[in-house]
Amino acid sequence: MKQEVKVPKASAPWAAGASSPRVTKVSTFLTAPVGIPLVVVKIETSEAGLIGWGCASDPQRPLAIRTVIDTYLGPLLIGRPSGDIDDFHHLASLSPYWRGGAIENNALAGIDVALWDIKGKAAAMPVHQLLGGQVRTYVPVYGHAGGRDHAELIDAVHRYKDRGYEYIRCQIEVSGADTYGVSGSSDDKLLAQKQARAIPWTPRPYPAAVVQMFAAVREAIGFDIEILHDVHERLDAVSAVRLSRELDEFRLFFLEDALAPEDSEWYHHMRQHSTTPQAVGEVYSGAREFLPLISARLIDFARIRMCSIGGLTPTVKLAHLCEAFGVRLAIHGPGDVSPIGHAAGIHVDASSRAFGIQESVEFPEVMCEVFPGAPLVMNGRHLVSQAPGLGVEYDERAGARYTHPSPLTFDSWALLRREDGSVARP
Ligand code: GCO
Ligand code: MG
Repeated sequence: MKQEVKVPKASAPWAAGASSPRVTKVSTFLTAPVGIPLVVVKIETSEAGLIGWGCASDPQRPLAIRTVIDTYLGPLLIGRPSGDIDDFHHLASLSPYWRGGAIENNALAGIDVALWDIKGKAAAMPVHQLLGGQVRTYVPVYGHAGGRDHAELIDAVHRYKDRGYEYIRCQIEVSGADTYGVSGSSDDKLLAQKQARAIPWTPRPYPAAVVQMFAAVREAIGFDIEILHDVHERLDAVSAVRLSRELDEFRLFFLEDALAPEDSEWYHHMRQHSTTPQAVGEVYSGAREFLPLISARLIDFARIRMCSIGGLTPTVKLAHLCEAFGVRLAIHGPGDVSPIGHAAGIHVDASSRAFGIQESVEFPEVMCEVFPGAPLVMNGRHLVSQAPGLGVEYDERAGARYTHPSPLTFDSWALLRREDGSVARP
């Protein structure tokens, strides 16, 4: 006798009826108000006027990210409830059989952040309220002081200090290494950056220059101000450990990207030789890359670039993990993250006990025109927006005035080589 096999029908939790407005349209916009290419995502819903804005910015691959959103993730989202963010996140991250990667995660981040914006607006609450509520009244940020020599750098440090900054990142120019500007990208600056990277990178003078720089900075400003530095993965592993140890006496708030992702196992050695706090993660392209470093307490600050790991959803999960392991957040916030992305970071900072520091930029007027509500720095701090959602909008008409530079404009990282002609890390 033929036996009847009962096949259970799988249906999404919302199939019986959506609990939140459905997504009706997903669009992407390219803009570059200060010359840096930014990708903005807009999500519209079945509720008139209820829309969300997301940031999917990566200055090197904006067009690829836009294609993933327009061609794959956007159509996948249409018709689904805007409120079931985690469900969509899971679905979207499994939708390509070969998962993850910076481009896919960036595209997903743009959508994810826009969905949180919608959720907040639908609830008439700022996003940090949805994350558990505010645990601090303001969010301190660090300033970026750079100089060609000690005098220029110390001058820049004083200017930040006078404007209320309590945390200052110090970078000095050495042959083949610029100061990793985050603020602007005028044609002049881009040219200078390209010229700097055309000079061969010789690792030898750099560590000594950094030690001398901090000796001069501490002598000039004492120990009241927190100081930071970004190595930008330039050193071989053992030189990075040695540099970190030599910097111990200057009591840095953190040393950033001392080791490249391919050398991250070396953090075990770093811990045994240096007490300088380590900040890592802006080049990681998935939340999982953080796990071994956080769970073994090998790093002190997780420098999450929200766009590259899939948005606010995985960032919040990592924030909880950081809290459990005593690691702090230092969310990546340079000029190549849009004000929408910055706002998303500040909502996490405002609601997380794991908060350490926020990287930020002072947005010029033109950015505030294109992104009404762009987070502003006052006295070295961000206030926490109380507007529903993220609190930042995108003015489509204003944004359209600033077209993207040609695709290879921001590819200058790959220009850097060592004296023997081999390619150097950025
Ligand atoms: C930082 C970073 C940036 C990156 C940039 C790459 O710490 O702010 O290192 O300046 O270099 O985001 O596009
Ligand atoms: Mg960095």
